[in-house]
Amino acid sequence: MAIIIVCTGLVPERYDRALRALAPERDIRLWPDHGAKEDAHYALAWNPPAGELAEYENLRVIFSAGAGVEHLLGDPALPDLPIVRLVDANLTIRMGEYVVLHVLLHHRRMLEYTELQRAKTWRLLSQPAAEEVRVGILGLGELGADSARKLSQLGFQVAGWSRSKKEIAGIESFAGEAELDAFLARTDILVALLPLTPATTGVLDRALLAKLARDGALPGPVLINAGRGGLQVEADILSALDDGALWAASLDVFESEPLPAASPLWAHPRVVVTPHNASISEGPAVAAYMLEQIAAFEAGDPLTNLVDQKRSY
Ligand code: NDP
Ligand code: OXD
Repeated sequence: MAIIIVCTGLVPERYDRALRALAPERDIRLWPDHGAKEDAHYALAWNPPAGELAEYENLRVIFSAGAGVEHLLGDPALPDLPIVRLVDANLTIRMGEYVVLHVLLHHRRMLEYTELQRAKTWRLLSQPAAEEVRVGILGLGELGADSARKLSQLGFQVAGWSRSKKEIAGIESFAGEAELDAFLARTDILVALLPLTPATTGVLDRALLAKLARDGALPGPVLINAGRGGLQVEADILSALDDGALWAASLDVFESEPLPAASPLWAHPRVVVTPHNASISEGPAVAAYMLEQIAAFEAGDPLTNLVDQKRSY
């Protein structure tokens, strides 16, 4: 009944340490030195090598070490097993911090103030109140809904777009393709918190950016993407920034990660680049979540936060 940690691109030792500390009685193994593959009943995975999980013939449940699961679903040999994704207060709080930080950074025009500081220039820029600024969140799920509430508490006019309609106090809900244009037309700061699926790949393109509000209180539309790099078309973002269709952007995720040194995004004066660190759950939080789910599963209770493989999230 071993738990195997199969993570690439993350530091798997932190999950190993946390699982051992919280469940010393459990058999915990770290890929690639994990012994007999048939011992594996549970896998904690992040971007596992393609075909690896298919070799664990007694595997029962796959746990994603993150909220996103495209790193698992892209494996053509992925076994047909329940996939539990990470839904955890630690992750949600950290994403809320990132979104609030970057909305406020653009709202309070900090990129321009930073340039003015470098030029030793004392100048006041016009500053709308939060209630004059419309934030739109693409993806009103666990993370998007929490960020929406936090921004609403700060006074912003907040709306969200999702597949299904939501009822969240103070948040305007738009749903489905039919309501996307209306959502974009009332949005000054667009925050992307969508999962990467066949339906969302490349959604942040020139055509979408051109539909953002042009009559807002800020100098122009702003994009914040903390979802996935595959949502965005970077060439379109750059051209939109250069011709004024987009005023500024904060990007945490990229088409290719790490962001190549040659990318013009690194040096663009109105782009903030962060290294896919908007929200990373701590090892103990991930371990506690996983152990709780395993205990429920072994007691015959249902797993929660299961991925719907037809929707790809
Ligand atoms: P959820 O599954 O809870 O929410 C996803 C939201 O997107 C839902 O509201 C869903 O609609 C909506 N959605 C999905 N597909 C579509 C579509 N085709 N059209 C319209 N709406 C759609 O995910 P989380 O909030 O937990 O996480 C969101 C994403 O954030 C993750 O998938 C991951 O990629 C990213 N992430 C990034 C991190 C970082 O550090 N940068 C950290 C953690 C997560 P509905 O509610 O109707 O189903
Ligand atoms: C996640 C991430 O999906 O960290 O949780 O990107």
